[in-house]
Amino acid sequence: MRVLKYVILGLLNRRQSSGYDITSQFKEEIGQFWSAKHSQIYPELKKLVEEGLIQYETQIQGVRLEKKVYTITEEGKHELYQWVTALSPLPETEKDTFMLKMYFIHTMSKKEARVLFQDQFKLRQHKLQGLKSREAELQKAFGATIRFNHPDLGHYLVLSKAIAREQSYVNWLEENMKLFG
Ligand code: FER
Repeated sequence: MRVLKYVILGLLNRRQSSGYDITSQFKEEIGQFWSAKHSQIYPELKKLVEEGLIQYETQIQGVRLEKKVYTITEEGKHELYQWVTALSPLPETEKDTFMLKMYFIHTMSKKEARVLFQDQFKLRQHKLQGLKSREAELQKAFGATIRFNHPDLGHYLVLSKAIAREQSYVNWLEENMKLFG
């Protein structure tokens, strides 16, 4: 499935953007929870134009600079809608090399296992702190309660899910640390 296609349609459905704007939004927000190569954005934009799902207008910037500003077409909106409302299957199991190593824990000493466990604890805690401060920033922006029609609701949902997941990971590490004590 061409997921990047829907990422681009979703972003353009919010606002018209240049390829550069799409790439930065992809890197700064979506790339945080969805891994994909953004090197494919420009070829995908070209394909979407050919398919009539998006269109562009060339804007002049300064003396010699031109940029293409993309907008979504009605057909594009329809395809985005079809995709976004279709049910999602369970995702493939996450590739967590640390867990794979834990599966083979008897290959190492208790002390070595403790080093890996403590390192993972530090990394996950750091990640959790980062997510929590991002959430705090977002909460400041939307005030007291976030409702269905708030433009940040999607960002908030993805972020709060990531926090719940990392918190549970940290708790699990903490609870099992005693096995290596
Ligand atoms: C964000 C920072 C992190 C964000 C999502 C995440 C949607 C999610 C990270 C993860 O799932 O690990 O700003 O915005």
